[in-house]
Amino acid sequence: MKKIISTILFFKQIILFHFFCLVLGSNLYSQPGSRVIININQGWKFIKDDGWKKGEGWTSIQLPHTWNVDDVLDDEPGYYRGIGWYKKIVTIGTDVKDKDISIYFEGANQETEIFVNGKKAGSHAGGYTAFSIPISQFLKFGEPNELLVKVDNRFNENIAPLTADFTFYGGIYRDVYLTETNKIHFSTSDHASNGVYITTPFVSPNKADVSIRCIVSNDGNSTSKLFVTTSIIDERGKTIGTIKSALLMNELAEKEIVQKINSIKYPKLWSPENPYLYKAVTKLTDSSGSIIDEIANPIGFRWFKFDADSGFFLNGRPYKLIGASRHQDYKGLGNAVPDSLAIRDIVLLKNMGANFFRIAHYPQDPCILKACDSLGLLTSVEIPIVNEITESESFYSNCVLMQTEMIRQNFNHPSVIIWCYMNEVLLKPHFAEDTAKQKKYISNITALAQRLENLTRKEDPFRYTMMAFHGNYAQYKNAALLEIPMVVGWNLYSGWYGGSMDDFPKFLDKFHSDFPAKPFMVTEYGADADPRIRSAEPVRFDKSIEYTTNFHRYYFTEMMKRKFVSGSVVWNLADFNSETRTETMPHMNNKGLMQWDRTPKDPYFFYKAVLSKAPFVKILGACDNKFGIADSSANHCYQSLQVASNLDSVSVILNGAVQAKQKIVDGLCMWKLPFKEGSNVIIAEGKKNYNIFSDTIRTQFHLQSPCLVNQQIPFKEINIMLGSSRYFTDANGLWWQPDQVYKKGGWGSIGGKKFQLQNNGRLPYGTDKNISGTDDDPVYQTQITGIRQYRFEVPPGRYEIRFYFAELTGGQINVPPYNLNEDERNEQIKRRVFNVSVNGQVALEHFNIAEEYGLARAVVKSTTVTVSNDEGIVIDFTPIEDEPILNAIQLKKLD
Ligand code: GCB
Ligand code: CA
Repeated sequence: MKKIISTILFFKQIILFHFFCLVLGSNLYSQPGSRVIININQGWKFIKDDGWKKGEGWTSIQLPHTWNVDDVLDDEPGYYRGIGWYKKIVTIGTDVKDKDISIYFEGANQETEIFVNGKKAGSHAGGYTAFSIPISQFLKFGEPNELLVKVDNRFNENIAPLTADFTFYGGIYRDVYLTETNKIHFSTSDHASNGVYITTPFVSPNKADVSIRCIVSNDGNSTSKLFVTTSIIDERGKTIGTIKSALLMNELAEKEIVQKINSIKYPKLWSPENPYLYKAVTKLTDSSGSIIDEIANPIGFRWFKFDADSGFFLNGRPYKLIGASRHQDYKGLGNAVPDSLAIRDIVLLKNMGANFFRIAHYPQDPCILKACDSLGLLTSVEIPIVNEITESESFYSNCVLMQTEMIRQNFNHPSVIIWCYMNEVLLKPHFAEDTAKQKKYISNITALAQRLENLTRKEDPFRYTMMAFHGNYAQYKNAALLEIPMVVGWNLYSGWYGGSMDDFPKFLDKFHSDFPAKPFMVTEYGADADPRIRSAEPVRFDKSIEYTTNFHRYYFTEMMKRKFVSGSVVWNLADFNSETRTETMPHMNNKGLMQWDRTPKDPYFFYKAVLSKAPFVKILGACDNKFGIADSSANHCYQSLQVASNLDSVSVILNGAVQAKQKIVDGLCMWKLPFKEGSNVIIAEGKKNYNIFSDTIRTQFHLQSPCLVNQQIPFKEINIMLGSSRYFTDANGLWWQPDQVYKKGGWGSIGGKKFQLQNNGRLPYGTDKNISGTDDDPVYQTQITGIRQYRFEVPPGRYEIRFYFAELTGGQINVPPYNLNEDERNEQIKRRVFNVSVNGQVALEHFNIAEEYGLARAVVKSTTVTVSNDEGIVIDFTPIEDEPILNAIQLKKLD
């Protein structure tokens, strides 16, 4: 942006209109009068630190921006955590030289220094809260000014988060504004709040009281007699209450005034069903009546309480809080997401039927809470103390600073009901080897928690406080952490990381009986769901969508049975990047109800079915491009079909044949249906009030004969993963099926056993290592070790065979913090050497995979073979040293 602020003033109306419509979706908060806020996202230059040192390589960018979009996805462990520089030239007209100008960052990760014309103007620590830096004194009016911003996302032991299961993308990843005010204005320096704090100390259906606390600053050197007027305006623009107070502002002073507008009659209440927003417009005027500054804030009249026995109440009615958490990143963008996409997440959450949004594990873009206010989602917000702390006063005071910023910046949002400040802080308590040190460490955590609790209650006595703990109940109890917050949050994963699903209701019952006076909610639960993986027999940690849909249905139903559970929050609304993760989708946590690009997965529709009111029927994805083995000699294959709906019952028509109607139980119903080769048309439909709601899909079904020489279904291709029981769709859309032990007349492996990780306790089979050189990791993550033979009984013809290998054993095993089941270790590297021959012809000789390709690297070898008689294809694996392996195999008929 090269234009001057005088031009900005000229365009003020247009820009304000544009900006507020764009960001807020309404002009409810627009700040007319004499304050000018201008977005300066455009026209920046960026360079990483090494380029900066050499003085070359600036690139043109616009904000929001992160430098980690690509390197968090590659096969190199780690991502750039260092310094980045941003530069922009702005020219500001001489006509505003008597104004106060500051630069406002919605967020930059994680340490930021701002230089104006070569002089340091200010700095900020912490990656998730806004900050505002006054810059007037460094500006040359009427001339070009250089804004230079240094951002550093290196590990800093004094800034939370230290570790976490998400990526600490660096950069100025949210919007940036210049703010221009008169010398006298509502404070811009109270932790980047807007200087006006609104509370509603009393609300009932009959009347409401409003209290407005304003901080006014005078940065000029004259004394003025002023007035502060606050008006409360309803959605139709009608003023329903006003108060005017006189104020004498001395030079270079700051003053606080409190105004009260009591007894507003019959306020329209704010609720998720009807998120009615009033606005409070607070004006600063001089004795002639001219507006000096003006701030608008939302007001939602509501009251709420948590009760340990009967849960949460809003406006006097019981309310089960149900929702999800969200991370702020998005496919292809990292955390540098435009407001429009961020707001869309809130819309998707609302459309699913949620009424709650846990804003974990850090405060998010300001547009998020604005969207929650206007769409009607209750929220909790928290600062990023995750997993652990540093025992230093610097760390503690940064936490205090973040908590203060979070509360003051978000104080006026009616959607916020809880301030939260620690997540699973005892996940891996330091000093496991030294009891005395560990005791001290834990008592430091408890002291920090108490300090943040006290601060929060003082800052905001009208809301609740909360901490989220992981399932190690005894640990938090012994640390006396359960007593501190007003609401306890439990992050529970039994039936996922460990244990079985029925430990979940047992945990809820136990906690309630031990702490009958403590309100609590389930702040996290969820399971991985790799949309490419399907299973007919889902098991824990197979990453199949089927397992995860069951998991959600079970947890949700158990939680709903218990009044004393105030609510539950799914982890997570959408898949998100967590660079240190490996598993089937390296670098991703795929517990999302939606994919990274927000394509919904089956569990999203389960929630929609149990929560939302607008009637719908949805055929779940179990029948995208599908594959199945024909039932004995028949020319069809029976497979499950699941439907989600909020109707009472649904019927299904497959290829014109009407199937039995099913009752919807807990949002879902299921059929076993005969699919045929080629196109299959499925219609699911149900009725409500004489209206029909339906969903239709057409799916390509690939029927595999159990006998490959079957003439009815000509053999084309088969893709088999060894050592696994799941189905997988790869990046090319190929459908992979699990192996079988060789069956006469068919195909399969002979000898060997499924590869199984030792001491892992979670994976049903295979490894969770990132396989380098592929995006189709699951094809390589399982294997049969000690395989002797593979056979395909195929008709005569020419065939291509592709062998898929990856060495899964050996090397350094790094264990990310969320994995409590395993320890870091160094495994011995296997030296395996073997030959592979096809119908007696050598295909691979002295194959030594670890030596030739290293560990966990995708290797594909192919060969062709001509089958001229009935013998089919016989592949022999002959060991020379240690056991031969095979991860996957593909057979294709060429002609
Ligand atoms: C948790 C953490 C969250 C993780 C999640 C998981 O308990 O609070 O940050 O992402 O578990 O998926 O493991
Ligand atoms: Ca924004």
